Amino acid sequence: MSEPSIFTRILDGEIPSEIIAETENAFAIRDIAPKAPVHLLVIPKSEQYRNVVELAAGDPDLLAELVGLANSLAAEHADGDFRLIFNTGPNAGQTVFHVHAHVLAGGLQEASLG
Ligand code: DGP
Repeated sequence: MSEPSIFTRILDGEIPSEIIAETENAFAIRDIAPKAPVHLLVIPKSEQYRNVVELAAGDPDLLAELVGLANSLAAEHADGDFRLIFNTGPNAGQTVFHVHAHVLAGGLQEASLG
């Protein structure tokens, strides 16, 4: 067995981080190094899936649950608009291989990707 991921350890209370929202299968925390006025992480409770490609193939309903939780949190913590990012693979900046969505919100007009 590999070591539990950092997010599993947070969920289990081994590493302190406030759980700001929780659903049956997912939870959310604040990113430790925020890149936007609101920067949250939405995470499945299970670390079965390492990235969003595996999650989409294996459990699309859980992926939809993550998107729904991100939407609720963006409404609660910002104006409802948000950017959802799944870093996928080390060359895209993924450092934790327990799938998670970055939810960025709060005045992102100046940081448009388009
Ligand atoms: P990624 O690079 O896409 O794998 O995102 C991992 C994110 O996890 C990164 O933005 C920082 C965040 N992170 C890492 N360790 C901790 C921690 O102990 N607490 C919190 N709140 N966030 C963490």
